[in-house]
Amino acid sequence: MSSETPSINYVSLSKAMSKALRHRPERIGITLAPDGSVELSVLLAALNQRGGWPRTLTEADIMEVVEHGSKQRFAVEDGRIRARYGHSISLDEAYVPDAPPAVLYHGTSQRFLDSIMSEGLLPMGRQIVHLSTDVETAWAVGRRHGGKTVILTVDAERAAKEGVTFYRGNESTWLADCVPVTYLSVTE
Ligand code: HQG
Repeated sequence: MSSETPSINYVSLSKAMSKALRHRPERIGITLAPDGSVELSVLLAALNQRGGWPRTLTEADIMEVVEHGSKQRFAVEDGRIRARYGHSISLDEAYVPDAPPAVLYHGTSQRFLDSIMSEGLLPMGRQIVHLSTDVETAWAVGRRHGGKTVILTVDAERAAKEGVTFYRGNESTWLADCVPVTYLSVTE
């Protein structure tokens, strides 16, 4: 007879947290502050209310995803939790402007390339454009879209100097409202 506590699938939990904090907070009955945050206890109660977990979620389960998830997707401060990037919902104060590194990268699928090289990088289904600090990360981001992966180099230093606003997402992710073509080059 086993008395083991059922374990939580942290990938599923991370996806549920992303959905709640980036896309559909109303689905689980929570409201985000203008910076995208909500009290951690409120998110926890809402996720438990939603159900579908093998046992009741605890704050430690959420902190496991925050601290040991595959990426730094979430930040917790003063008992509140928010997504660091990735929002499709519009929030007034989700991102704080910051000076970017000189060069950033964007991984994408070749099928988007013509459009990107005529319109620039646009947020598309999200609120903001996502950029990577290194080619390896950009590669992983681009590969998600299928087809041949291409890497664009972004002259972030010149873009920032000329008025493009950048924001820090996490250690390997930077954000921008949009990136005009003049700052993009295809990396061979
Ligand atoms: C493309 C994941 C046509 C853009 C990742 C991208 C990232 C254009 C796609 C984060 C375009 C949008 C975000 C234009 C941009 N014409 N296509 N003018 N401008 N695009 O998923 O950057 O795992 O919204 O190249 O790792 O791929 O969720 O953005 O291919 O950090 O935490 O439109 O999501 O993080 O796709 O990924 P996405 P993304 P998580």
